[in-house]
Amino acid sequence: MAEEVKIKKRTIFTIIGIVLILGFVLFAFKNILSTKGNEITGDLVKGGEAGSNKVINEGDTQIVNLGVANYNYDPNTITVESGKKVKIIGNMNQLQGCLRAFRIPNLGVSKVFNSNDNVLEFTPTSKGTFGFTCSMGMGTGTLIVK
Ligand SMILES: [Cu+2]
Repeated sequence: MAEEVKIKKRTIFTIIGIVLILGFVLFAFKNILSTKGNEITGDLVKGGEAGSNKVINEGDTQIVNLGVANYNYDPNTITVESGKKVKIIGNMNQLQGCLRAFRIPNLGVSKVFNSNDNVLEFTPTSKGTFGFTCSMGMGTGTLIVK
């Protein structure tokens, strides 16, 4: 009888052990996957690795996930089509300080991203190459409108 209880206990502990290990492996795997790119949930970007920000076409909207890599805006060159809405979503995990004050002077576009409002929308109508910058000119990049 006592032997049987011992075996049952060991079985239960083994099962608990396996479940814990599986849970840990799944958790670790999920974290590895999530660092492969930035995940856009609603209008908030969950930051992945710097350098993984990109432009995503969703229907008629060109979504730009804007963050920071190498102390500058990432992506640093943004190519969009004219006449189609551009939605720039600031990655608040990566954009710090005055990089949050984003401007495209020659298009009259500006926005200070904050954690409650990190979305900037505009529709470029003229084709060309336009510089973008932070308010103090430390971060710079290029918007190409095709
Ligand atoms: Cu700046």
